[in-house]
Amino acid sequence: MRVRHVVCLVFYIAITSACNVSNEGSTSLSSSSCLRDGGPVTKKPPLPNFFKSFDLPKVFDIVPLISPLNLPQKFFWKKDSEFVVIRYPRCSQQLASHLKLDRDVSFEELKNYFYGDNCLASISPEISLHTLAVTNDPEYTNQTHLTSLHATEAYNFLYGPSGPTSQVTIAIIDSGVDIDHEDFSGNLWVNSNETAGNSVDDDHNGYVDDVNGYNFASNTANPRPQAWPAPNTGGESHGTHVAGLAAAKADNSKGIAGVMGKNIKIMSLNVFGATAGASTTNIINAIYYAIDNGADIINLSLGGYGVSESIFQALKNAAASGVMVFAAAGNDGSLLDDGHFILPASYAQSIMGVLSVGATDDNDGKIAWFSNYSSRYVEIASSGTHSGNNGLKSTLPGNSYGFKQGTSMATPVAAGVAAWAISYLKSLGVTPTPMLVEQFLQETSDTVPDLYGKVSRGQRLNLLSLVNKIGDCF
Ligand SMILES: [Ca+2]
Ligand SMILES: [Ca+2]
Ligand SMILES: [Ca+2]
Ligand SMILES: [Ca+2]
Repeated sequence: MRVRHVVCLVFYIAITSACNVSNEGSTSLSSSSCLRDGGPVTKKPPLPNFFKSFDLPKVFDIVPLISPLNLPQKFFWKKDSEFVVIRYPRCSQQLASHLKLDRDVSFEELKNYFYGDNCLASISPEISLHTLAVTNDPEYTNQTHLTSLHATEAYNFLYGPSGPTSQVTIAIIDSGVDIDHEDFSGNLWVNSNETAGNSVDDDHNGYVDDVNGYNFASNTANPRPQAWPAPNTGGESHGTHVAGLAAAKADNSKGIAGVMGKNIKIMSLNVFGATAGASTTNIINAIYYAIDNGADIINLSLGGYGVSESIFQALKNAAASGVMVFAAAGNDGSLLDDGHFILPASYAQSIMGVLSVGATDDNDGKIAWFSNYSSRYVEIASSGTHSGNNGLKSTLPGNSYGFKQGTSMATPVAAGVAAWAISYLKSLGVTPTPMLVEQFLQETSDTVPDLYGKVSRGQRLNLLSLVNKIGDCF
């Protein structure tokens, strides 16, 4: 705890006088001003009530294409058009399914099909999403993002034997995680109600033999990466790199330390399988799997341009169920707005507890050259590269390590920071709702003038400020 007291002083001078420092260690919160607009925060509120009745309004999310007025006003969806269909839980254990037309279908016919079936909650166009890392070149060994987060200044508290001990589970919805990697040993989520390899869905959650996660693309219990074909060969290492940034084992004399390197469990949900594109159907099913199977955080280092009411509903249901979501803002170096809308990140600004993440460069702390930006649609920034290293160092399949860069990397760094908040709040007896944690992340971020206009309020995450503020508030 010694380190924390030292840095607490720095924090106190630098950030705000809103927190009552003398309150530390007491059982009551004397001030509701610890969060700017969070309202009163009470200690030990009731535990969240987990249930499977999600809020699923019936939504026909298909917009007819606008055609020139001189053409007949009849709209057809061509044979082989693809949709994602959400069924109510009372009708189907697997909420999202894929619909591919076997013939041309008119707009009216599709609409009648939808409204004629009481089991259908929504239907949206199927969109293929991609990982959001850019090329890398492994050669260095330092983890510059931990310095940028000021995590190294509180090493003993964060990674040593002291500090919070409450467990956090992070779902990595990605290209699969090499669960045999040496630096994940002890940090893997285990579905204790499922028996491996007996071809039985022992826990009746709708998935057979899902012991460490699931492969939604190939419909198997093996959550490891599957080889991608050319020209994307090797791209399947993405999920392993993402998982390591958030949750590689710290303090084990091996490899690297995840931002949340202890008291964390990785749930690997592979939505890519053996291809470089992930369908919204698979992503939606993975989101609901994470909610139903005890994840605290979902990491979505993937994206594609477009809109999807079904994705929006899944994100809202995650936050409402107590699961925080982080989504990458994208790597086109462009301004996100209503017309340049990236799935799923652009929905985050309208949902408390779901955050969109832009990338900064550890070299200068400014927005990374590739990161999408927006003062509205990018809610927070964290390290996504060090331009001198061409990336951040993390785990790669086969007990190896290397560099990747992208908003894909910034996202698990941010998710790792949130994991700290969740663990620490739990250990203090406070329910870490996604809304509360988003407020804490925003309130304790550094305001960086260079990020004005790029990220909401110019905010870049600061893990040290976060843990100090939580310590001060409760
Ligand atoms: Ca199962
Ligand atoms: Ca089984
Ligand atoms: Ca390690
Ligand atoms: Ca948000």
